[in-house]
Amino acid sequence: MLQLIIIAGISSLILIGGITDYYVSAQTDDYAETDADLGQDGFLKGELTVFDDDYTVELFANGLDFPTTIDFIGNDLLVLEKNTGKVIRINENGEIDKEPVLVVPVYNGNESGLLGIATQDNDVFLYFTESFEGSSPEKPNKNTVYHYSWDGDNLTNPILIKELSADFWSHNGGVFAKGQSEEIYFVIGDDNKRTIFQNDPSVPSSNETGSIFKIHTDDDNRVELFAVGIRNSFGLAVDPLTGNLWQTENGMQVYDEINLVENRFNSGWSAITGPSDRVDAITDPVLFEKGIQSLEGFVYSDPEFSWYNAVGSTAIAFPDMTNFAKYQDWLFVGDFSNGRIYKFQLNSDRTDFIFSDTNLKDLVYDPDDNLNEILFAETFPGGVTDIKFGNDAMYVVSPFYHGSIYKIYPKQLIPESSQINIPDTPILEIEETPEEFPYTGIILAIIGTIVVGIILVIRKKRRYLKN
Ligand SMILES: [Ca+2]
Ligand SMILES: [Ca+2]
Ligand SMILES: [Ca+2]
Repeated sequence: MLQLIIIAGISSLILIGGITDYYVSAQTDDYAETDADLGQDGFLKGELTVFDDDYTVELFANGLDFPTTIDFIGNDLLVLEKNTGKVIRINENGEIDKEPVLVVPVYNGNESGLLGIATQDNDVFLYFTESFEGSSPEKPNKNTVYHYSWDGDNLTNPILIKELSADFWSHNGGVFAKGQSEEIYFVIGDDNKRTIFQNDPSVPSSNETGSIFKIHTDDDNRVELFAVGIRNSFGLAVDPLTGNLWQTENGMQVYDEINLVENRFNSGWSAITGPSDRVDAITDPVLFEKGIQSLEGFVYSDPEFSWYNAVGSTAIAFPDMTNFAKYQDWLFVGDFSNGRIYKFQLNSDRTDFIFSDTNLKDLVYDPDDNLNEILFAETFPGGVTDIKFGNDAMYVVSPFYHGSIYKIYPKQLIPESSQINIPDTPILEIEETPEEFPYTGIILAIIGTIVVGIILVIRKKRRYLKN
């Protein structure tokens, strides 16, 4: 225990500089700079805008040290700090606990550190680059997944459920997604390896990097290899209606991807990133010629969407079905380089995207294509690393701008007197608006009735799908 405390102490001392390293790396590696416009302070320039007049955005909390990802525990949030190894609780009003609920010893260079969290009632899963010799570039470090128990105030009783290599400063992946029932997924990047897991059949390996795993929490946290051939990823999400897993993937300079990840999916790296009908997507012609089938049973599939110029794609998220019911057939994706949130409309099977703009129908956002159809929000000045829906709002983590978390929610549910709290008021009761706005009240009542109608239909549908 004493050893852990000392390591944690050293971690926090060596924190200075970690952010800069990550940022420099971010601009040159996965988080390639595209049309981003940086101000003199290094933050993204531009007005923070949500391109939907029904919604508004506000700062929920800030002052965090490089927050990476969040999840909910009851109505509170647990947020991870990449470099300090701290797990911090924030209540629903945005008030940050003074003491962390847990500190883990992390190696925090570049894309390493405390990276991913998934809560499932009082079970909490964490993914981090664990430092066994203090937080220095010296080895050994490992990427680890632990299961913790939440006792109401702290994360206790850590049980190691997966250990993976951490020999490179970047490409650690590290995010989770929760499934429809008990399953939880997590991802690791390639850790700069080139083995059979990166589609080179001439290099056998048992080091399962560049992969997605499925934790069977109803079967003693058994971990199953689910997908391979992934360069790096900061985004996983499960469709609440179909149970399908979706993923974002980071290309080098070109072709960031969104993938539908079926069981035994092979994303094609290091032979290809991007769609196979584009010649410049092929990154290793020799491997590509051999065919992408090095791990038996894992099947290659093209991305469902790509950005030609890499944008540093990060979080992917499905909306909640109440306050974001109008987006029930859409999913959202964040990017680091431009601080954007994109929206993508699903087809009726929810296995592909639908586009109206002819330039997007080739499933690639090319440099001269128009972005309007898929742009939901910009410019989160510190980039976007996580998007989570909960407490009737969309929460957005923007790590570099004073360590901020933003909240996006519908305008009409917020009373004038409060800009922080979302009321629990059912939508129907909004017709009792203050007397000075009689017409607004009537209009809202009509909208409310329609929205509630939609919600009831969706809930019925969901219940039906669950059964
Ligand atoms: Ca791919
Ligand atoms: Ca595909
Ligand atoms: Ca195009």
